[in-house]
Parts: sequence; C-alpha cells; structure tokens
Amino acid sequence: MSFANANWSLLESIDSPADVRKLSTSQLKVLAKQLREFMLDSVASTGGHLSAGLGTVELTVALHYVFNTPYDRLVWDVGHQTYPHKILTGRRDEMNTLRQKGGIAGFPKREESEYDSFGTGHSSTSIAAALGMSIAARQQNENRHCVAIIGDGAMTAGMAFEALNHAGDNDANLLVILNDNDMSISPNVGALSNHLTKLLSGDLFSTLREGSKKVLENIPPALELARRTEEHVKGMVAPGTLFEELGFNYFGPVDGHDLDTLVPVLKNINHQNGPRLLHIRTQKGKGYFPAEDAPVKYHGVSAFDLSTGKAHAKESKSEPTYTEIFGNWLCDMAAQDERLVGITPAMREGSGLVEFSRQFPKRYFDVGIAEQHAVTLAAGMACDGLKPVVAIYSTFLQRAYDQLVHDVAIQNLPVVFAIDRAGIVGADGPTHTGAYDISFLRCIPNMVVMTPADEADCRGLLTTAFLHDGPTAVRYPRGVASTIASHADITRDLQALPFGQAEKCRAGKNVALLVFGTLLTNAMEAADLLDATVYNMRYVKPLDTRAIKQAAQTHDLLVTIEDNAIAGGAGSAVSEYLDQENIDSSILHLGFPDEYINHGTPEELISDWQLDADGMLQTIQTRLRALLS
Ligand SMILES: Cc1ncc(C[n+]2csc(CCOP(=O)(O)OP(=O)(O)O)c2C)c(N)n1
Repeated sequence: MSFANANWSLLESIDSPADVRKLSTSQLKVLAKQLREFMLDSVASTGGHLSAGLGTVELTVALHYVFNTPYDRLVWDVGHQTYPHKILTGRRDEMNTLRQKGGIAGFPKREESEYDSFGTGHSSTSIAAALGMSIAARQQNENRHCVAIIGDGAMTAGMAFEALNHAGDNDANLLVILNDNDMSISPNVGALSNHLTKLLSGDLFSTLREGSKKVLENIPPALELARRTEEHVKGMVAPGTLFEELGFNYFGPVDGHDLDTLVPVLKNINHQNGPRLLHIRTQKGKGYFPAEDAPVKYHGVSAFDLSTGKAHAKESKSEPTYTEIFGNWLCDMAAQDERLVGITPAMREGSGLVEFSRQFPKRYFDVGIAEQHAVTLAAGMACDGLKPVVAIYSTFLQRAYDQLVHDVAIQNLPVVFAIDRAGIVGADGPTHTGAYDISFLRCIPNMVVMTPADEADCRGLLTTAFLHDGPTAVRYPRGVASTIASHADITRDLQALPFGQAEKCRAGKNVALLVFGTLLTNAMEAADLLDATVYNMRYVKPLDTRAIKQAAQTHDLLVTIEDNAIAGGAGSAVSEYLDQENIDSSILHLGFPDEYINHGTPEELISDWQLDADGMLQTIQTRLRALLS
C-alpha cells in the first residue's frame, strides 16, 4: 500500500468540525476514506498508536457531524484513538510532529485544543468526566451534550463502573458510546467481555440489530411514546442488558464503520434525555490489512513501511530490555518455585509476560484494566501461600495506592511489585511518566524499594525481592539495559543480592555520587571527569546508612541521583537520614524538578533535565564553585 498519488482534497478542505457539518452524508464517506488514509500515512512516518485510531475513523466523523463540538463535549477514553479527531480539529498539518519534542501530544490535552475537552492517557476516566461535565452544564443551564467514548477494554475498570453506577441513578444528559472491538491491547478478558460478545453474536444480535436499527431510525424526536415503544420492542427480543439494569437506556449494537447507520442513530439518540449507552461494534486496525490481522502488534508502532507493514530497520541491539530481563527472570523463578503467580492489569505484552503466560497459563492472571483489583488480588493470594508478582507500570500503580498501603503493606504481605516504565518514558509524555513511585513507595512502612542499576542488578534484586518475607518493589525503566563494568561476568542464575547494601563502584575524592537506578551509567561518566566516588545505592529502603555516613564523612559534597521527582525521592531519604544523625554535609539532589515531563525522546528529556553525564557534570561543578566561594 502506498499513498504516493493520494487525493486528500476533501480532507484538506476541513479546517475544523464546522466544515464537516457542511458536508452531505455521501461526502462523509469520502471524508472517512481520506481521513483513514491520511492517518495511516502519517503514523507510518511518525510512529504512535495505530490500530485503535483506525477503528474510530467513522465514529469520529459521525460525532463531529452530529454534535456541535466544541460546545458539546467529547471525552475520549485513554485518548490513544484520537488521531482522527486531532486531524479533523485543526491539527492535520501538525500530525508530522506527533509525540515529538515540541510537537502535538499522542493523547488529548486541554491546553492543545478546545476540542480536547478532557486530558487523558490513563484509561476508564471518560464516563466520570463526561458525567461531571453534564452535571456542570445542568447547574449552569447550558444545553450541551456530553459524550464519553470508551472501549470495551477500558470498560473493565472499576472506575468505569463507579461512574455508570452514579450516572444510571442521575438524570444527567450523558451519552456513553461503548466502542466494542473485543480487544484491549491484547484480547479483552473477563465476564463483561463475555456479556458483550453475547450481545453481539447469534440470534440475539441479528434480531436486536435489525429491530433496534429500525426503531432507532424512526424515533420522532423527543417523543416519549416512541421511546417507550422502543424499550418495549427491545424488551420483547432481548433480556435486559447489564447497562439497562444499571439505569441506562441501551441502544445497539450497531456497526461502527457504517456511516449510514451511525449518523441517524446518533441524531435520534441525541434527542433523548437521561443516561444513554450506544453499543457500537468496530474492528481494531480497520482498513489496513496488517493491523486488522495483528491488532496487538499494531496497537503502538514505531515508524514503518506502509507497503510491507514492517518497522523501519532498527539498529540491532545486543543487550536485552529491562522488560525482557524481568520476563526471563519470571519464567526462571516460576520454574524453581511453584508458588509463584504472575499478575498483570491488561499489560501482558508491555510488561514482558507473553512467555510466562505460555509456559505457565494456570499461574498467569490478566485481570483486565483493573490495577486496584490486581493489587488486592495479590494480597489475597499472598495470605494463603502463593507468592504473587504484580507486573505493573509505575504510572498505573498510582491507581492502586490505597490497595498497596491498606491491603498489602499494613499486613506485611509478601507481594513483589515489578515496576516497569519507571522514570522517563519518552513519547507517551506526562500521563505515563514514572516520576513518582520512589516518593510514594518509600513513605509506606514495611515496603522495601529497590532501584537496580543494570541487567545483573535487575535480576539479582528481583530474586532478593522474591525471597523477602514482606512487600517489595523493584523499579526499572523502559528501554535497553546496560552493564556496568564490575558486573560484566555476572551470570544469569537466581542469586539474591546482599540485603540493604550499596555497592561502591568507584573511589574518588571530594565528591561522592549516590546513585539510585540506571542513571548510574551517566554518573560513572561524569565521575571519571570529576574524579568522584560513586555508589550504586540499589536500595532506597532500607537505605545503606553505613555507606552514606562514610561517604559524608570523607567527601565535601554528596550528590544523590535518581530518575524520580526530587520531592520526596531517594535523595530526600538521604537528607532525612543525615538530618536524623545530625551529620553536617553539603548535599545536592539530582532528579526531576516539580514539573511535568512532556513528550520527547528519552535522550532529549534526560538531557533537558540535565541527567546526562554533561548535565550532571555542569550542575555539580556549579555547586562546587558555590561551596568554595
Ligand atoms: C489505567 C490504565 N491502565 C492501563 C493502560 C494501558 N492501556 C492503554 S490502551 C489499553 C487498552 C484499551 O482497550 P480499549 O479500551 O478496548 O481500547 P482499544 O485500544 O481496544 O480501542 C490499555 C490497557 C492505560 N492507558 N491506563
């Protein structure tokens, strides 16, 4: 496939949704075709989220056609499916900057466009946010429509149900569009997914689909009698759906790629009041064969060749990623200890659990997008003799904070948190940055918090964590692992590392760098130029206080280094210790300042925040000069 001679003239005449609303219904189909092609062409050159956006092309066109955006509010769940929306809302010419430093974001952002009514990135917030907006509209006598667009994956989260529960007992003017493609990132899981499959399949589907479509098309606007008739018809052909039981008026299922159906259905539903749910069926990756065929692979992609679907050649990497190191460790440890169970909240691929799920299907639990449940489930398992490992991204663990404290740590249960995507994440931006986990974990009593510096450390500390009788967290970043020189000959066995002990990597003078995590490589470079002492601290909690005390007594300046917010981070822990012991020492904290970290490549961001060797060197030298003056 190639768009060398593509004609996107209709799309190019659309500068805002107001232009979409001027089109005839037959032109909408042409627009949808051009929009899909343009998006494909664009993502092929920038990389980004592909399959989800291909599945929402017709829905996006229909929504902007029927609703008066931006006055009416569209709240896209997760927001990874909003590229078609971005293209139609004045950002077409900026798509070539997508997810790049200074360019447009990969998710909706209020500051980026008035059409992005709610910022997202994490899932399952849309119904609550749209309900909030509809209540605000009611209080202010605004007659606006508020629409949440949520996938069947995102619908598996507790938050979505909390909002349905509230909305279903409220007369707010809320429309929820359930975009059902039977996929999360991997195939969707759980009883709700089974319920949706039943609604979409078999006799029930064909009867309901035809009946529902006819009725929906013929509803005279705002005629309550017709509404009752429609409910009556549905009642005759189908048992109540879960959503009806929750107080929603359920419509559908309808084909989400068929504009001839979508537009009149949306128009008709638009004339109704109260909480409504429209169930549409779409296909992830629609219109691009490789993505239709392998929607998991094309969920998020790097730049690729449109005609083959293959990623542009990458430099071959010899080192594994931290995700792979974890995945291998998990399989090896599971083979050795049959109490081990692995839990993921819907991130099998991203967290490195594919091989584990194959080798140990009965000990593998994908719980859906349900971080809170994942953590308490682990707590329950740990109460009764299992050894759970919760594989979770730093940013998504934020969702399960109370569960971490209340269900795991207070009861001192042996649950291992394997925390991926700690620190800088790059193109996904501030919603996904793992900038806070050290701060929010280290203040919890009983928690052990570990920051491996390289491949050998990661494996060793995972084993240490697994053998510890209490809650532990091992945090590691996105990307390829390095090997620090002193670990070059360390093998891949299941050897624990000494508990609570730092490792001295370099002896120098005047300055001691206390490094928590993988910034050690950059720190070593800076240390060579400074002739500084370097410690690979490994543990944020318990801290190796002996090493810190010794470093403080023999150096003029201590520098703590971490890829976490400085506020409350590992450096703060060192300062608290020095203060407690009344040790008078100059200390400099390197990490993230009190700001959100925007999208860009990890290298750009590390350099922007002066955490590359050069940046470290400059900051340290400035401090040294200040100390001497
Ligand atoms: C709280 C949270 N957990 C995990 C994720 C990672 N994630 C991004 S998209 C996605 C799947 C969403 O599935 P669905 O809502 O069905 O949308 P689709 O991609 O199928 O269109 C997941 C798990 C997230 N964004 N937020």
